[in-house]
Amino acid sequence: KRILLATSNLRKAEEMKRLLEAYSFQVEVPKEEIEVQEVGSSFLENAYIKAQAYYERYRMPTLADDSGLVVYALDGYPGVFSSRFYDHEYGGKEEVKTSKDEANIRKLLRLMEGIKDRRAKFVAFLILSLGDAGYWSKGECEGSILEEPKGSEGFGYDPVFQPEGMQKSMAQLKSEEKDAISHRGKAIRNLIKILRGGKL
Ligand code: ITT
Repeated sequence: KRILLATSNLRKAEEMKRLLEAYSFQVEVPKEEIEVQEVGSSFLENAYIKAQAYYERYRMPTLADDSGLVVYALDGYPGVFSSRFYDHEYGGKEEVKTSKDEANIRKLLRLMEGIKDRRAKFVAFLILSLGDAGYWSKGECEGSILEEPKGSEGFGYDPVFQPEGMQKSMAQLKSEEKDAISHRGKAIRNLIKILRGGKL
C-alpha cells in the first residue's frame, strides 16, 4: 500500500500523510518537486494534471489533492485560484509582505469588507492515479469567513474560516479536530471507502 503524494505544499502533505497513515498506507513524498502548470478550470482537472505529472516521473500509485476556498458572495472566488489569489486580477493584486498566505487573507478580508453574506466552503478533489486508470473523490466543509484572523494551526485560509456549527476558526482546531471535519479529511475517507469496496 505505497502511495506517493503529488504535492509541493508541505503542510498539505503533512495532513494527507496523517490521514492516510491512519489507514495503514505507506506514504512517500517526492524527492524532487515537479514544476506543474495548473491550467485546468476545475479542481478535478488540476488534480488530474498533478497526479499524472508525478506518476510519469515516479511510476508508482500517486495521490494529488487540488483544493481551495469557495466564497459564495465572491462568485466562487478564490476557488481554483486559492493558492495565488493575492496575484490574481480578480479584485486587484495584493502585495506580499510576509507570506503568501498572509497576502491571500488580507485580500480576501478586503474584498469581504461590508459584505453580509459570509458563507463559504473548502473543497478538495483527490485523484489517485495508477497511470492508465485511477480513482477520484471529493470532500467539502461548509462555513463562513471571519472578520479577523484567529489561531495559528493549519495553513492557508484556516485563520479566517469558521466551520459551520463551531465558534472557533479552523486554525484554532487541533489537527485531529480539523481532520474530522475538513474537506481533505472527508475526501480521503471517501477515497478509502471506494478502495475498500464500499466499506469504511
Ligand atoms: P500543490 O498544488 O503542490 O499541491 P498548492 O498549495 O498550490 O500545492 P492547490 O493548488 O490545491 O495547492 O491550492 C490550494 C490552496 O487552497 C492552498 O494553497 C490554500 O491557500 C487553500 N487551501 C486548501 N486547503 C486548505 C486548508 O485545509 N486550509 C486552508 N487553506 C486551504
